[in-house]
Amino acid sequence: MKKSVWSMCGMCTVRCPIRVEVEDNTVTWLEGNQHILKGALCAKGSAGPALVADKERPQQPLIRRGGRGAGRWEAVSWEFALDYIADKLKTIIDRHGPESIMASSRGGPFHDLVKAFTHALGSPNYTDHDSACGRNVHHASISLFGLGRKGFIYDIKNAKHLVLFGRNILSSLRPAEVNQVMDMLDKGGRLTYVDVRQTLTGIKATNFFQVRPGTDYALALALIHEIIKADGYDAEFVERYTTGFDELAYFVENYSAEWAAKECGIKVKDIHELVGQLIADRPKVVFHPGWMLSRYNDSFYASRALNCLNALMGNIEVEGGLIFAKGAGDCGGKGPRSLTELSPKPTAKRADGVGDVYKQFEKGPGLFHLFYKAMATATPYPIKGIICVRHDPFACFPDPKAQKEALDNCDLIVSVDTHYSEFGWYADVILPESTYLERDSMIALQKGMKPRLVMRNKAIDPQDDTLDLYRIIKGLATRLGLDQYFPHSTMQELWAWQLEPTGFTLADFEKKGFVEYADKPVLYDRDKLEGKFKTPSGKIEIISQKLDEWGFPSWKPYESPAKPPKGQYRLVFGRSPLHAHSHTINNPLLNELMPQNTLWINTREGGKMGIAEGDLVDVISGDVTSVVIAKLTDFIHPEAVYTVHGFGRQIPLQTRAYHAGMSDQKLMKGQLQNMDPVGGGLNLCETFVAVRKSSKNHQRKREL
Ligand SMILES: Nc1nc2c(c(=O)[nH]1)N[C@H]1C(S)=C(S)[C@@H](COP(=O)(O)OP(=O)(O)OC[C@H]3O[C@@H](n4cnc5c(=O)[nH]c(N)nc54)[C@H](O)[C@@H]3O)O[C@H]1N2
Ligand SMILES: Nc1nc2c(c(=O)[nH]1)N[C@H]1C(S)=C(S)[C@@H](COP(=O)(O)OP(=O)(O)OC[C@H]3O[C@@H](n4cnc5c(=O)[nH]c(N)nc54)[C@H](O)[C@@H]3O)O[C@H]1N2
Ligand code: SF4
Ligand SMILES: [Mo]
Repeated sequence: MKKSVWSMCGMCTVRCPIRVEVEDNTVTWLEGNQHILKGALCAKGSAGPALVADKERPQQPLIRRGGRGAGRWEAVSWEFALDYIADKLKTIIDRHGPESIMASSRGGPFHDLVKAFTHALGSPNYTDHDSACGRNVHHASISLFGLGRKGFIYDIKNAKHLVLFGRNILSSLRPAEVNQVMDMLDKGGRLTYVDVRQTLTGIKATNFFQVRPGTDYALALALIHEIIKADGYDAEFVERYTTGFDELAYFVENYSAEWAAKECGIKVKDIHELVGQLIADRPKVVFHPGWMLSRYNDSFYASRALNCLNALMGNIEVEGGLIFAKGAGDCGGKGPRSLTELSPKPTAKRADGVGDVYKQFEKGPGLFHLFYKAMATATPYPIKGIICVRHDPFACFPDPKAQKEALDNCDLIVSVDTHYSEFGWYADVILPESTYLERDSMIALQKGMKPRLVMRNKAIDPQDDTLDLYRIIKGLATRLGLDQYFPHSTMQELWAWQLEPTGFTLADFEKKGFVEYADKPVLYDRDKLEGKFKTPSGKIEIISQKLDEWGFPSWKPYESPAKPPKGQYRLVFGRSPLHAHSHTINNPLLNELMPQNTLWINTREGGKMGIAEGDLVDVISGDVTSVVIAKLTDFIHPEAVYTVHGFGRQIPLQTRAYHAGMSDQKLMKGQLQNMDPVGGGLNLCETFVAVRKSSKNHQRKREL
C-alpha cells in the first residue's frame, strides 16, 4: 500500500518539515515540505532511510552486565528494562530525595516531555546541551533585548547585507536559511564572512576576513567605533529605543579600525570599506549574533557587540532586518498545551546553582556541566541518577574522562537514544527510541513571522523492538505511581488535548502538514516598539541594568587572546554539511561520503614541522594523543589547527566509525568547567594542542 505522510526530519535538531512516501512499510521517497522548503533537504536528511536500515544500532533495551564502558550488554524486554529503572529510581529517591535525579534532553520543541517527567519526580534538575552550544549568544541577547536568541527572526532574504562571524551558514546549515542566503545573493545582497579559515560560506562572500583566532570582539568593537565616528548609525532609533549609547561611544573610543586591523591581522582599508557598505546598506543589514559563536573567553561580549550593531543599524522590525518572533498571542490565538502544565513545579534549589549561586543565568535548562561539579562534590546535594534523552554528553562536553569520573558517583545512568552514544556505552541501561521515521512526536509551536504548529507523524512502523518517547516516559511514570501527569493513553489523545485551546484540529494539518496562525507575516508597528523589549527599562539596554546588578560590566575591555606556546596551536572546530555532530558518523551513506576527519594545518607551519599533505600527525593535549591525517592549506590562520567535530568514536559495535578520525572532545583536557562567567558557555576554543609528524604509518591506522 502506498501513502504520503507529512512529518518532520530528525537527522539533526533543525527538524525540517518533510513529506515521506511509503510503500509496504518502507520509505521510498523523502523531500522537504514543498510549502516551506520547496522540496529541499540536506544530505543528512536524505540519509534517513539508511538510519532506519542500519543494524549497528541498539534494537531492544540493553542492560549493562560488565563494568561501565566494558560493552557487555544483555538484551532484555521493555517490561524488564522499565521495571529495572523504576526500582533503581525508587531506591535513589528513598535514600537521597527526588532532587538527586537529573535528566537532560536535546528535545528542542519537544523538550517538555522530559522536563515534565523530571518535575513529576519532584526534581528541579532538568537540563540540556546548551552550555556547549548557544548559551553565550542567548544570554548576550537577553542582556540587550530582554529576549533570548530565538526572540528574533533574521529576514535574510530581504537583507542587503548579511554579516557572519564564524557562523558558517552554508555548511552548518538549515535548508530554509541556506535558501534565504542564496536568494539574497541572487538579488545582489552582500555577504561578509569572518573566520580563521576559508569555508563554503566564505567563498560565496563579498568580503572575507581571515582573522587571528579569538579576535572577533576586537573587530566588532572597531565596527561600532567607526560607525559612530562616521555618524553612520540610526540616531533616531537609538535615541528612542536604547539606553547607554553615550557610555558605549566613550567605551569604544580607542578601538579604531587601525587598532583592530593590527589585532585581527587584516587590512585597515578592508574594514573601512566594510563600514562604508554597512552605512549605505542600513537598515537592511543583519549582523548574525552567532548560533554557537566560536567559543572564546570573550564570546559573550563578542555576541553582545554583534547584537548591539543590529541596534545601531536600526534594523529591528524592518524588512531585511531582525523581526520579533511572533507567538500565537500576537495573532489573537492560543498556543498548544504543554505537559509541563500538569506536573508540579519543584521547590528544591537546582543542583547546578543556576538561579541561586549563578543569578546571571536563565533558569530554563540551567547548565549541564555544573551538574558534574555537584556529582563530584555532592554539593549542594548528591546527584545519584541521570537520564539522558537524545543527548550524548561525552560527544558534547569537553574531557569525557573527567565526565566519567564524576558519573562514577551515580547509582543509575540511563541513555534513551536511537544509537549507541559514547555516553550510552558507559551507561547502565540503553533504551532504544524508535527513529524519527518510525514514531509520532508531540505537537509544537514554532514562533516566527507567521507562527505555526508543527508535528511529526510516524511514516512507518518500528522495524525493531523500539518505542516512542511518550510510551517510554509513560511506562516509567506508571511504575512510579505518577501516571496522573501523563494521563493520555495514545498519541492521538495527547494531540487532541494539546490542540484543545488552539481551536485547530488534527484534520487541519492534512493539507500542508502544519497549521499557521496568520496568512501574512505579522509585523509590529515600528513606531510603537515600547515595551516589546523585555529588559527592566523596556528598551534595548546597551548598558544592562541586570548585568550591573550582578556585578558584571556591559562592555568588557578587550584583552588580546593568548598566543599558543611554541610548537602548539589553538584547536578550533566546526561542522561538515555531511554530518550532524557525532551521531551520523556511522550512518552507512554519510560515512561513505565522509568517513573521517582531518587536521587542517597552515601550509607554512606544516612545512616547518616536515609534515606533508596526507601524513599522519599526532595531536597531543595532556595525556591524550590522537592520530589523524594532515590537510595542509594556506586558508587557515597559522596559530590555529582545525578539525570537524564528532569523529574519533570508540564504540566497537559501530564498525564504520570505530576509531575513524579524531575526537576534539578528548583533546579538551581539563576544560570541563572552563565556563564564561557571564554567558555560561564553555570556552571550547581555549585549548592548545601540540602537533608532530606521527611515527605511526597508514597501515597501522585502523588498529589505532
Ligand atoms: N568539541 C566540540 N564540542 C561540541 C561542539 C563542537 O563543535 N565541538 N558542538 C556543540 C554543539 S553546537 C552542540 S548542539 C552539542 C551537540 O551535542 P549532542 O546534543 O550531544 O549531539 P547530537 O549528536 O545532536 O545528539 C546526541 C544524541 O542524540 C541521539 N539521537 C539522534 N536522534 C535521536 C532520536 O530521534 N531520538 C533519540 N532518543 N536520540 C537521538 C544521537 O544518537 C546522539 O547520541 O555539542 C556541542 N559540543
Ligand atoms: N551540517 C550540519 N549543520 C548543523 C549542525 C551539524 O552538526 N551539521 N549542527 C547545528 C548546530 S547544533 C549548531 S549550534 C550550528 C552551529 O553553526 P556555526 O555557529 O556556524 O558553527 P560551526 O560549524 O561550529 O562553525 C564554527 C566556525 O567558527 C570558526 N572559528 C573558529 N575560531 C574562530 C574565531 O576566532 N573567529 C571566527 N570568526 N571564527 C572562528 C571555525 O573555523 C568554524 O568555521 O550548526 C547547526 N547546523
Ligand atoms: S537540516 Fe538536514 S538533517 Fe537537519 S532537519 Fe533539516 S533536512 Fe534534516
Ligand atoms: Mo548546537
